[in-house]
Amino acid sequence: MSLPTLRSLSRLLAVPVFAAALISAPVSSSASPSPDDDKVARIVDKAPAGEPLEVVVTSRDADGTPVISTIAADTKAKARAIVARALGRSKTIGAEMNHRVSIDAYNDTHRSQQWALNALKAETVHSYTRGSGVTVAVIDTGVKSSHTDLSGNVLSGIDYVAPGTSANDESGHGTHVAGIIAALYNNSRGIAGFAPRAKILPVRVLDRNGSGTSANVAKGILYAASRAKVINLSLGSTQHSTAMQTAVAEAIRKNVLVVAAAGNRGCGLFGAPTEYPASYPGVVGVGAVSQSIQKASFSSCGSWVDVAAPGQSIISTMIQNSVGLGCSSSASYCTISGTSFATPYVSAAGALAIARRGWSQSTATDVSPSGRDNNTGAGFINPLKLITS
Ligand SMILES: [Ca+2]
Ligand SMILES: [Ca+2]
Repeated sequence: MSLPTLRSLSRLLAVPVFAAALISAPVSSSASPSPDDDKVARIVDKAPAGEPLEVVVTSRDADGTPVISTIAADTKAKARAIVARALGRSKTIGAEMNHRVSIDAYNDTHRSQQWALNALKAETVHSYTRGSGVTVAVIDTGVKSSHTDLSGNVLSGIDYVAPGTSANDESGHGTHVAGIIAALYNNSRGIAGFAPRAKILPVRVLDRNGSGTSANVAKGILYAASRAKVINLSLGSTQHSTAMQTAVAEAIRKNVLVVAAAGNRGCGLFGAPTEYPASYPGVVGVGAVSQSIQKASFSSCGSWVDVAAPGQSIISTMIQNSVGLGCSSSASYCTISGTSFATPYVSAAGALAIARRGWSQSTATDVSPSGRDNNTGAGFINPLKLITS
């Protein structure tokens, strides 16, 4: 259990940073007649990336009553001029860049273990959207719709493994994927999903051992293509399938975002074997990164890796008596690793983007080596930039 130690350490380390921010506040309130350029630049540089520049000036009117005004600037140079002018006035208490304020981290009991939500700035992203109105198909082992942290967020779906029955999960894999996307947030229980107002459409194509056929995956994709805006495929094969490729192309033709795991085969000397459906045209292939935002060792390397997302030590919803995932038999939540669990973070980001203004793949943050590479593709997903730029 080394992780909790690390976590409490980072919480302790955060305290002096906060204290420093408090200490620095009165400094800026003592308005000098000619503020130096460095101070002005420091204020303007705090403007959040990807958001409109707006200067907030706090001053006092003739009666001494505080007045707060906001002044938009289209360039940083103009923002600096506004700040300098404001700080030069004796009535000014302070000048700063407008920024988002959001609720504290969610109260879900395992929220502190969800490092991925910190790395993805979930609560800030959620001040824009939580994915309401978007359906994400989880083509997997089924989903436990009665899980207390998924209740109400799972549609009825379909079962291709045992046709005519509900898409219930006998493995645990699909339930874990579903929770990453749409577990209930801020309900004092378990975890928070990354698109917690999105709906999950469970499409069961894999059995209790996580195994299924290319034909059923293809049928599942076609079923989902007319019912969901995002299709999550935390599965793969090293064998090409015309059925899967055709179904994927049809989903993409219908403007559905198709997201698939890049594979857990590492890099090897010459790269990993090609993974399908991740490598089909138009599919977003997802690699996994660890908490240090470096490629996870197991994550496959290849030209089909488009982006990377958190995939190591990911806690999510689980079924009792799960199969082959290493979870305790009584667990309602379990921490596991794989590109299977990085994929739903990208699907959730896609759902948030679609709820807001539309998906685009160009906003990822590059991960070393510089530029696009076969380890992490365009880099680590940046949902805040995705939905605000
Ligand atoms: Ca929860
Ligand atoms: Ca790179």
